[in-house]
Amino acid sequence: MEAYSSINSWGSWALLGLYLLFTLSASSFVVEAEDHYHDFVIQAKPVKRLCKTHNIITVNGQFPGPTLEARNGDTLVINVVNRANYNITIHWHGIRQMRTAWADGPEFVTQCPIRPGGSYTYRFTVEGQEGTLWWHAHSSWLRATVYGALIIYPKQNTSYPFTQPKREAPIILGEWWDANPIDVVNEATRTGAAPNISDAYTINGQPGDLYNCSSSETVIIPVDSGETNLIRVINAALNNELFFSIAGHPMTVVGADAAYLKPFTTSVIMLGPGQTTDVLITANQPPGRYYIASRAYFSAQPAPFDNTTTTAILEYKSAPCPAKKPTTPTFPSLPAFNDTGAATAFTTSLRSLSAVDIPKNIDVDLFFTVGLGLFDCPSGQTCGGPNGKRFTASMNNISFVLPRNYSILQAHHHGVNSVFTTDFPAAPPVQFDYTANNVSQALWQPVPGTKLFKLKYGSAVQIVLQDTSIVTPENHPIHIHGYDFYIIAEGSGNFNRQRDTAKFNLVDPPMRNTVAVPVNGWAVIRFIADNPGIWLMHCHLDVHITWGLAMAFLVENGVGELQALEPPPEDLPLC
Ligand SMILES: *[C@@H]1O[C@H](CO)[C@@H](O)[C@H](O)[C@H]1NC(C)=O
Ligand SMILES: *[C@@H]1O[C@H](CO)[C@@H](O)[C@H](O)[C@H]1NC(C)=O
Ligand SMILES: *[C@@H]1O[C@H](CO)[C@@H](O)[C@H](O)[C@H]1NC(C)=O
Ligand SMILES: *[C@@H]1O[C@H](CO)[C@@H](O)[C@H](O)[C@H]1NC(C)=O
Ligand SMILES: *[C@@H]1O[C@H](CO)[C@@H](O)[C@H](O)[C@H]1NC(C)=O
Ligand SMILES: *[C@@H]1O[C@H](CO)[C@@H](O)[C@H](O)[C@H]1NC(C)=O
Ligand SMILES: *[C@@H]1O[C@H](CO)[C@@H](O)[C@H](O)[C@H]1NC(C)=O
Ligand SMILES: *[C@@H]1O[C@H](CO)[C@@H](O)[C@H](O)[C@H]1NC(C)=O
Ligand SMILES: *[C@@H]1O[C@H](CO)[C@@H](O)[C@H](O)[C@H]1NC(C)=O
Ligand SMILES: [Cu+2]
Repeated sequence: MEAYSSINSWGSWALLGLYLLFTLSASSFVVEAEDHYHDFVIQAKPVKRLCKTHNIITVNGQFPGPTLEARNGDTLVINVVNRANYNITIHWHGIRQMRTAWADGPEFVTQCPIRPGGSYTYRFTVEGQEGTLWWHAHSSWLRATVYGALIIYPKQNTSYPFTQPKREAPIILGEWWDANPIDVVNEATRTGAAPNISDAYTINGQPGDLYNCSSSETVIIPVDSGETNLIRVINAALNNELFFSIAGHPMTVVGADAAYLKPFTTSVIMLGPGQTTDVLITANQPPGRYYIASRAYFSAQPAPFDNTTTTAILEYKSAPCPAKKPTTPTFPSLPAFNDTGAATAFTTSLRSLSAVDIPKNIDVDLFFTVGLGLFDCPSGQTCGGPNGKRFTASMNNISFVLPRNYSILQAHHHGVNSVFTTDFPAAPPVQFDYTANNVSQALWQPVPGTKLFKLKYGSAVQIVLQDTSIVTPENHPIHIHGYDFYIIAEGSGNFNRQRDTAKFNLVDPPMRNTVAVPVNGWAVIRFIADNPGIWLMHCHLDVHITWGLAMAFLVENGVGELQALEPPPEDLPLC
């Protein structure tokens, strides 16, 4: 328990937290079998970034928020108290939440929001997951500043399936607006235009040397010559996939989304929002300072995007004292913003550590298109999207609408049938050349709806996720709540069942909770529906979920005692 409360009380996380974390060498952390209890107080706090002081929403006044640490098998109890002026919920991204959908967090999906002045206690157990996850607000765009790392160590008396690192550090990539992010999304929702692009990316809350007024606060990651250290990279940005690299230090990828991978070495990784990647680096370079840098992989050309670069510094402890004699760190080479080849080369290199037990016989075979669209402007209004219309987005031509007066899970549990329907289509209602550059505009307007797809407990599910080029093709990071899935293949163009089935990896595909569906391409995923509840599946670019790029699964209870959703907690918020 002590180890956690000291981590919780770290004040200036960005400056000191990493130093402290490094002093907790990977072998010295103390974890007890009992529940880990945390208070999360949601509160506004002034912070200075990009030369201005902003009042941001935080957890316990920290930005990024507290790092949660547990072992595989531990139970976490987090009491969230809302002292801010916004509705909020917290999502534990990637946690399977077996039978505990009530603790998953997406607002109006598994719970009503925690209103200002309210509170709610999330309780869940980590089951069979090891590595790096994270937590974030799942309400409007509050996750722009309300997020933190969730680190899961191996079970007691077991160790990593790779060299024990000397030190560990989380690196949380974020996205920063020189404005209130809630104003940014509300403005876009009002006008129908794309929201303003961000002004900076951040590493552990700091933009770094390449932005105005930021260099004195650039995050320093200390290393010592000869050490091999574990870096846990998390993409917590709202709307951008990111390339990430460290000058002079190739990265050995050992895990992603809290699952171990066959190690491989690369100079650059790509993460969609929601994804994590664990890498080992060895400090075998001349003592000095090396830039850690990240910038966008942006596939929706020619739309505007935040083309800035965030940096931190990998600093050898034996390097000349930076205060006395600053040396300019060397800079890594990052792929161009539109280098889809570099993104694909990385994502297709991932393999599970060993052969996996992947569902071979499929019970439910789904084909979902994912992409943008345009709604006609309501009469009497002017709209700011392309052709004077409003941006929208959809899966299988359904643009997902969140209920406002109930959460879907509560409605399901109480048998209220006016909140959603279960007729989400298993295949696109219209077949067309999904990736052509001239898709007829007659196909561009989806239908709004709160439609779910029902799955029987235990069914083996395959989903082909197919990008469309409607409005613009784009790489969409698709996240499923309550599940990990195997990514058995991906490719470009339209998925072709005859040709592409041969590419399926049914031996050692990577297991993830978020798949970056290639721009103008497709990805195929498989999972067993072994977790009853309501589970949101959505694009993790928040601009797209705001536009409706989502659907939800209703996974029925099984017959066994341990195959049913637990009863709702007594303090579950009501709408
Ligand atoms: C871990 O190992 C120690 C020493 O061998 C033993 O006392 C303890 O019971 C083990 N704990 C677990 C959870 O297996
Ligand atoms: C969005 O950008 C425009 C143009 O720079 C600016 O006028 C507007 O205030 C911005 N909106 C928000 C919410 O910051
Ligand atoms: C830094 O400030 C200058 C002067 O205000 C401005 O022209 C420049 O664009 C800013 N640079 C960045 C990276 O924001
Ligand atoms: C993005 O910035 C890089 C420099 O970091 C520049 O070379 C490139 O032209 C910019 N691209 C766009 C589309 O603005
Ligand atoms: C990437 O963008 C640059 C312009 O910034 C362009 O010259 C180049 O052709 C683009 N590359 C690809 C692969 O689209
Ligand atoms: C909730 O709102 C929807 C849409 O406005 C409405 O159709 C439904 O009847 C309402 N349900 C309840 C339980 O109030
Ligand atoms: C798109 O272009 C192709 C090739 O030029 C053509 O065959 C097809 O009819 C076009 N489709 C539409 C909807 O215009
Ligand atoms: C979506 O549905 C609308 C309404 O039926 C229709 O006009 C449009 O063509 C459909 N688009 C696609 C891609 O199915
Ligand atoms: C806050 O949540 C309540 C439901 O609990 C909802 O009625 C209200 O619209 C929400 N407020 C905002 C600003 O979303
Ligand atoms: Cu998307």
